[in-house]
Amino acid sequence: MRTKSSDRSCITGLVRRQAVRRRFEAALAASGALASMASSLPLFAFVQARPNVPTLSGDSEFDGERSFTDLKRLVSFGPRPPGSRALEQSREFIAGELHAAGATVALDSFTASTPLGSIPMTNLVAKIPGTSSAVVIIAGHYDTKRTNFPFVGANDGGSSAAFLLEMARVLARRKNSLSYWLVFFDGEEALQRWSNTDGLYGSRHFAQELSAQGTLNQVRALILVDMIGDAHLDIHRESHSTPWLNDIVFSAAQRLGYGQYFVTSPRAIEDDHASILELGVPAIDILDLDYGPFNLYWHTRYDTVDKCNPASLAIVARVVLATLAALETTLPSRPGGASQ
Ligand code: 1BN
Ligand code: ZN
Repeated sequence: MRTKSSDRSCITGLVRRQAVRRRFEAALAASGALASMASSLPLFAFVQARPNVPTLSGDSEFDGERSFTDLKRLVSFGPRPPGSRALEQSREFIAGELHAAGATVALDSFTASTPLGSIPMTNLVAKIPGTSSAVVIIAGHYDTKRTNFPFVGANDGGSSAAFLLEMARVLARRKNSLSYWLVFFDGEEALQRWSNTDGLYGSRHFAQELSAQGTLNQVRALILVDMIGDAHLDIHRESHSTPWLNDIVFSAAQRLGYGQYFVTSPRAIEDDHASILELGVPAIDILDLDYGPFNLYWHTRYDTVDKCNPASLAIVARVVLATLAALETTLPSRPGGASQ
């Protein structure tokens, strides 16, 4: 699937968008000064007026503020590319929080062959057993993109890891029929340029291990989250994802009144779910790749805590928890195995 021509045209489109984004980035960099000038008013007004900033009402088991505190803690370690001391510190923090939540934590360490040479990488896998051996994986990445400018990845890398931590606390303190694995992937980002071999290092290694260890037939579905802390939440239906999982997630969002944040127009994105889909396991990518005006916060120095929102994390969590409730009633009694 990773070599399809539709994927390549998607990447070409992205390259073009990146060029546009670089021009707007330059404009935004100047916008502090320009804000006071009449000539900048249209751009400034657009930046100020972007819609879809969620607010929360009602209670939920998932504490968006606690998750946001975790996000800030991860960002405090600084840029977190694979092999860095900051990523090691993130890993120690994540493992400590998972232990405190009562999950069993395994480290899946390996050496990745990258365009920059061999780099040590480590996925973290937290297991929360249920009454059934059927497993649902909830996953995201915790590395940030290696850049030659300051990049702390508050949303891209920070939000997925912070989301998984609070989700682990929720799942560990209740009784579940399904067994849950919370997987924090290392090396999601390309080290140099996104390609079939540069990027998704952690999930590709995890998929290999899953096949080799004979545990694949326990795994019934994977729910991937990525960049879900964006203060302006726009999650599109990712079109490589398994249709029945997309249906459950998007109808849960509608039912909960979050239809404006989960828009059904499709986007095709290659992400860590691709590695798991290749094994025949149903998988979905819940991803917001509309980050900032013209997506200009994505992979730039502007991906900072102030662009994120605890309510976005909590809304995605409510939709994921409603999805799990649906899976809890159907998956444990269904025959297992991949290609479902
Ligand atoms: C998501 C966040 N991705 C990287 N950071 C995956 C991706 C790769 C999305 C290429 C679009 C294009
Ligand atoms: Zn990224």
